[in-house]
Amino acid sequence: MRLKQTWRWFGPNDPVSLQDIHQAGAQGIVTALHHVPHGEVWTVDEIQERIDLLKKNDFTWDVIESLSIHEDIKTRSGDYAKYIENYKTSLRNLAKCGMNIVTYNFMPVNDWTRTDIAYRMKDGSKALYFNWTDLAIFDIHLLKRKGAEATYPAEIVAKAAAKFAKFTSKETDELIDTVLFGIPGEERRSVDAMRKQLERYTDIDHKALKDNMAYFLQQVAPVASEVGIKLAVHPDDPPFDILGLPRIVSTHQDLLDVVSATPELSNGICFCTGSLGANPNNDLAAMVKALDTRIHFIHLRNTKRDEEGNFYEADHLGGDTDMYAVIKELLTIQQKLDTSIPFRPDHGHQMLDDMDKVTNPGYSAIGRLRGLAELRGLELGIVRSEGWE
Ligand code: DNO
Repeated sequence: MRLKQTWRWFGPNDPVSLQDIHQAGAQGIVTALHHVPHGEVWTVDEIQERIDLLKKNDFTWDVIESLSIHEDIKTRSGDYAKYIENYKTSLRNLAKCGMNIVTYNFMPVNDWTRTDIAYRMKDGSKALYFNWTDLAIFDIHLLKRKGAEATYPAEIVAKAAAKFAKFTSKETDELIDTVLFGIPGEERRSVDAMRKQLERYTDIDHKALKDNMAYFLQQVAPVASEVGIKLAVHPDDPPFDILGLPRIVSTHQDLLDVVSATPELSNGICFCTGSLGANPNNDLAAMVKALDTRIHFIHLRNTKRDEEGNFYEADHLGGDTDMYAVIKELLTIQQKLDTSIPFRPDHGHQMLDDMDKVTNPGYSAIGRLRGLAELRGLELGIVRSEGWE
C-alpha cells in the first residue's frame, strides 16, 4: 500500500491555487483555519465550510495543520484549563465533520525559525537558511535578551558582533522579519511582544516543559481516541534550544517520551525529516523504525549542514538525510496498515517562474512540485522493487 500524497494549502488567500495543486499531482490537502486565533474553538460550521470548499474543487481535507496550542497551555499558566477544554471541543467538532488527523507543535514562543528566506543556491534558486551567527545577531543585538551571549560559543558571539557592526538598516529589518515570521495568515509578532513572551519561560526548563506537554496530552489524548482522531506532534524546527528556550521534541528520546506520555495510541508523531535531520545526532531511519505506527503524518524535506551547525534546505533527495532509507522504513510501516499515511513535500526552493512572485516562504508551487515528483518516483521504485504493489 502506498502513502497518500498531500499538499499544504494556506486557504483561500494562498497564491498557490487548488488548480495548481491538482496539476502538481497531489491527492489531498493539508490546511488549517488560519484565521481563527490560537486557543479559540473551531466550530462545526467553519470546519464544514472549508471541507465543502475543498470538495467543490475535487479535494479532500486529509490533515489539519495545525490546531495550534495556546502559550497558556505550554506554560501551564493563565487560562490554560479553558484552552485545553477548547482544544477538546475543537477535536470533537473536527471528528463530527469526519476529520481524523490533527498536527500541532509544542515549540515555545516561535514556530519554525530561519535567518534567511532567500539563500541563493548554485543554480540560482532560493532556499531557506538557518545561520547561528545571524541568530546571535538577532538575539544579542536586536532582541537584547538578558544573558544571550552566554548561550553561544565565543567565536559565534565575535562573528555576530563584527557582522552586526556593518549591518544596514535594511539588513536589520529583514533579519527581524525573517526570525519573527510565523505562519502565513496568522498573527505577526513584534520584537517587544517576543520579549514579553520569552519572559514567561524564565522558570520553565526542559523538564517543566515536558511535564506541561505530558499534562496536555493526558487531557486531550483520551478525547482524541474516543472520537477517532490521531494527534501528530511536529518536531521542533530547528531541533535544538534557541533564544534560551527549552525545546523538547527534537531527539529520538524526546519522541519516545511523547508517545509514552499517555497510553492512547492516538498520541503520535508528525515525522518531519527536514526538522529532525538538522540535528546530526538523529538517525532518522532508526527513529522511524522505533516510532512505528505512532507516525500519523509525514513531512519530507532535506537539509544540508556545515561544520558550525548552520543549514540550508537542500533538494528533497539531496542533503544529509538518506531519503531512500527513510522512505523505505516508512513504507515498511505502511504495509502493516489498511489506510494510507499521508505525507507532504515540505518546503521547496523558489525557482523558475516563481522567482519573482510573492510567495509564502518555503511554500512556492514549483519547488514543492519538484519535491513531490521526486518523492513519488522514489516511493514507486521502492514499492515495486520490494514487491509491495
Ligand atoms: C513549517 C511547518 C511548521 C508546522 C508546524 C506544525 O513549514 O512545518 O510550521 O506546520 O510547526 O504545528
